Amino acid sequence: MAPKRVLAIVLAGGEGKRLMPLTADRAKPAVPFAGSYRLIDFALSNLVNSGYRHIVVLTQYKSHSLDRHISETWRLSTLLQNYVASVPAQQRVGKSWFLGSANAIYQSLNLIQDDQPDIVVVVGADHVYRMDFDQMVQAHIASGAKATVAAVRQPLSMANQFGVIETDAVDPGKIAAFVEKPPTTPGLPDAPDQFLASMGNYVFDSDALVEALKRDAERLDTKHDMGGDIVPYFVERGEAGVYDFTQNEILGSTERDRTYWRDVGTIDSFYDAHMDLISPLPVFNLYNSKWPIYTRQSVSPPAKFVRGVGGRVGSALDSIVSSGVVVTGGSVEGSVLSHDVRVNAGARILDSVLMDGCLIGEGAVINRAILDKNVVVPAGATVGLDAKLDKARGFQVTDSGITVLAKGQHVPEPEDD
Ligand code: ADQ
Repeated sequence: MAPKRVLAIVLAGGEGKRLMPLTADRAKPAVPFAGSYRLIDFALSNLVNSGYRHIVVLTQYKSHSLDRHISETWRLSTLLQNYVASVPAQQRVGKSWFLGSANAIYQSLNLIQDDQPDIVVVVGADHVYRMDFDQMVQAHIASGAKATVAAVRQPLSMANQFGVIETDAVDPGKIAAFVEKPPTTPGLPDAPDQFLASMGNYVFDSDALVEALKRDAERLDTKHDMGGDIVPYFVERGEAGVYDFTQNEILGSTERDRTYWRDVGTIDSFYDAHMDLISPLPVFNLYNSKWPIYTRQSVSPPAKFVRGVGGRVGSALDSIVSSGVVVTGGSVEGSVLSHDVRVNAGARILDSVLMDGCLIGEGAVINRAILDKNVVVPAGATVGLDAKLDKARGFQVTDSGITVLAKGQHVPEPEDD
């Protein structure tokens, strides 16, 4: 059988309200992750590692840093007609902004018509995982379904955040029912505390997708959403299949991280996913070079650890430290430091995530906190030690006690508190 022509579409226009303040002036897929990456690098690396070279990224909300990242990092070879193209929502049909994800694809139907693929792979841009989409495409073709939804088990308490899949009792490869973000759902027969969640990744027969999008666009009673409207359309017609993510095989993966998948849509899940990276035996292994996660190479010099004032040792343990970091007599533990962070003498960084250019003054303490780019913490100040004090200073603190500082947010001198 001749190989199928595949076009991949990355949905990267989501607003990411629940990740505020990290999404205050950047799209969710552009949020920095794991020291050197942006969230979208996971979806794009997975697609490129799956062998796909025709990739369009649909952007919309605050897409400046996302567009820049894609054009600087992800340009493939025009000579070989390989591309990763970022397509802004400005090329739109009609006058509406912020319609659902199906409308985003509908607005760009010309891209499908130009590329003439047999198969369209549609993926979200805000998850951390490794996935070989070609395995899913092969399963889709073999099943004869017109639409296939990737699925992973999740705890029952999270049903209201995901599309919930009910498989067919007779043919478990088929979807019998699909409900987008129901308030509650029954558990699985073999795991009453879990349900089968859509990962927001889909494979379609190209013609069937185009037809479904055109029909959806004509309707006034839908939200024009992939999960809420397009998937149910195929389910109702008995044409939707399910791809079980536990089948995903990745070269060089451990059994532990082969099926790792995290939706990092909230501050707590974003923080937890960072903590998954740093234990000696990481839950998710960034160092699997057989399925690399690509990103823009930094021009910063290597990280450096030196003694500081009074001969104090500069150290990092159970941590990821990016290039350009200088730890001068401070200690870093259980943390992820992005490029060009400075940690001065006697400062302590514990269980925290610090983005590019943060400056931690002498003797300052950062505990269970996320600091967006360029936050300056004055000498002797603390962040994340006292939730009440943090809130009084205008810092965001999650229910589980993670303090989050926005890009460049001012941290007062200790005596000003
Ligand atoms: P959500 O992520 O909540 O659920 P949605 O907000 O539509 O759904 O976002 C899906 C993807 O599309 C995201 O990557 C987002 O950035 C992007 N997106 C949203 N609107 C867009 C637009 N107008 N233009 C371009 N991109 C846009 C979805 C599914 C659920 C599934 C979860 C898994 O709807 O069924 O369980 O993903 O996380």
